[in-house]
Amino acid sequence: MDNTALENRVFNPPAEIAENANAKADIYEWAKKDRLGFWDAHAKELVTWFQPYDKILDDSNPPFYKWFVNGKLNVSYNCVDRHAKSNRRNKAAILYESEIGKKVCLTYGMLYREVNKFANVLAGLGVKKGDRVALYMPMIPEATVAMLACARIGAPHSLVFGGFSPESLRDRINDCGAKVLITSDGNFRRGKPFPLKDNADKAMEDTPTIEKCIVVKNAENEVVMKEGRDLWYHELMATAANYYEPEVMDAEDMLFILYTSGTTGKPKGVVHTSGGYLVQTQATLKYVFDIKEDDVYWCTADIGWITGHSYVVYGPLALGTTVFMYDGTIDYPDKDRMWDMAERYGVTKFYTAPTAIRTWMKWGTEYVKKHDLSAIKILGSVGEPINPEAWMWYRENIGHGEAPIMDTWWQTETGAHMVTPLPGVTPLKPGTATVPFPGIEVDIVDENKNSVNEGYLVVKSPWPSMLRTVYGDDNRYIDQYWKKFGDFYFAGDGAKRDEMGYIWVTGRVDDVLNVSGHRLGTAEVESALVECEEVAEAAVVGKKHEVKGESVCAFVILKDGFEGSPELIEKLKKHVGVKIGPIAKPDDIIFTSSLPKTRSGKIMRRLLRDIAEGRAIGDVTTLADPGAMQEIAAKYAGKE
Ligand code: 6R9
Repeated sequence: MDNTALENRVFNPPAEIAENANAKADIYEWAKKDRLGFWDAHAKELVTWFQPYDKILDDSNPPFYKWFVNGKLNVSYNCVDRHAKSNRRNKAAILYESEIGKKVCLTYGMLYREVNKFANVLAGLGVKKGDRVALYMPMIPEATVAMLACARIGAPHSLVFGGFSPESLRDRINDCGAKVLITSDGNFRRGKPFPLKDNADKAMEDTPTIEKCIVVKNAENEVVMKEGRDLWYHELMATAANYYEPEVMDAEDMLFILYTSGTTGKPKGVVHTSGGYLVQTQATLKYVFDIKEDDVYWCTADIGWITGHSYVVYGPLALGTTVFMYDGTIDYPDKDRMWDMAERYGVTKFYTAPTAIRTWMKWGTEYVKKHDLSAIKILGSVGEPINPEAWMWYRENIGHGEAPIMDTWWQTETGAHMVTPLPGVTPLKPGTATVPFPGIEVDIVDENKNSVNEGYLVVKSPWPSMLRTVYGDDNRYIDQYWKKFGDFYFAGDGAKRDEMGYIWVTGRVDDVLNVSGHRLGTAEVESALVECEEVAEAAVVGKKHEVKGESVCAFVILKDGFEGSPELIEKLKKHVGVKIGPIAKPDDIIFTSSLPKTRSGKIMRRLLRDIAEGRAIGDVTTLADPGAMQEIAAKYAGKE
């Protein structure tokens, strides 16, 4: 990513896409001239309001911005009712395939019915507007049904990624005080059932607010159902009534909470509301993936992440798109699984993460070549910077040498795309997310807020799908995002600008790692490590990794009386996996007797990263003990 000046391959939009694209070149000018008017027009075009809003943006109390003030709507109504009542009634909303080959098709009419029934189930269990509902589910249609049913009642959902540990689930449930947990018996991973319900049971040993747990039968693995608390989804649905009147929600009522890693050990509950979120997820999807009526759209993200929320569930369903969903590993039964499905379902738009692209690259093109991917028109990338090699491979092999790649930069906090090309308009360069979406004002600034060509990525004005706060902690919201630059939103990423004005996101500038596109706080991993009786102190850094982008590398000081050994390394890795989840497991653990610290006691992770990535060690003059680095470097070298 240091070669921005060297990257001069430019790919213009294919004529066929440019001619018929939803977004024409003048869209930028329009949004520039009248930013609020641009969002106003899309709010009117893309959302069915029960009551119109009387103001587009209320910025009287920054950073607590309000969009589409006093507008009333229901997000589930927008995602199902309006399609079920139109000629999309028998159009496929969800096409689903499980790892072991189970197939489900839900039309908009069927999805509408399921959502209504499940809303009645939840209401029957006492869930009311404002109550929180936790979801710990695989990528199955019932997860989408459950999310939309929550939205119908006005009960904010909080999804916890199925790969997270019982402890992570417990902490997230307790932070938001969820009343109901929805989970499933399990799901298949490489042909074996993964026991989600067992994990949920462990979490629920210490979640006082949970009254009921609803279990979807999926993998048919054995589970223990606790009398009075646990209920089967299919039994509840069998007797549920067919219609639930959608709750009339304010544009600023909470739609969901989604936890994400920050710079401290405790994950933040990012709060998203209804109106602005529904406007921007749809507008971006419509233009960035150029959504058309006959598309078969596949975003490979898990619904437990923001990409799943915005671009598997809310954005595409609100637009009435056919969404393909797969629950399983990408190489089961063989390494061509994804391309086999893309061919069979005739996927036209495909959205995935660089880490997956690099994995396919490593496997070689023979698996791709077995399949006809000619239906694919547009490709997308999200989650981390995409290296130009992976970009070219993606275009050549998945995009048959011509499909434009939408490298979309955004975050859990931004709710929807922020920096991204448009397929019929923007000339592309491999490795850059290019320019801000129309109506979004992004800049790169230095410490003093001056616009520069290399520095911090900021958003200069509020946008409709922005987070509204950190759940239960307004101060953390202010501290984290608004303290550094006042009225500019601080994204936590660094960026460069090239001679075309394109933005190259270079990665996090804070203590957040990006492992396979998943955010992980160094502090989270460190606190898991120091929980082990042998560990006195730990410092965690991200180390460049060919496939994962970054891998976790931990430097550990043991307590007196303990000695480093391969067994202890295994034990510590396992503990982190159990405590946070397998994605957080360190690849490297190095025992050392000291860590590089400033005189004020702050660990200089930058220097540890230099060691882990084999660079000359940077400036050590601010260290309390400059000699410490030599020992650590020697220990690291000894490991290899
Ligand atoms: C949507 C999502 C956000 C962080 C973000 C940045 C990195 C995401 C990127 C990208 C470069 C892209 N990131 N997309 N970096 N180019 N196209 O991933 O949300 O999980 O909250 O992660 O991911 O570092 O700050 P989230």
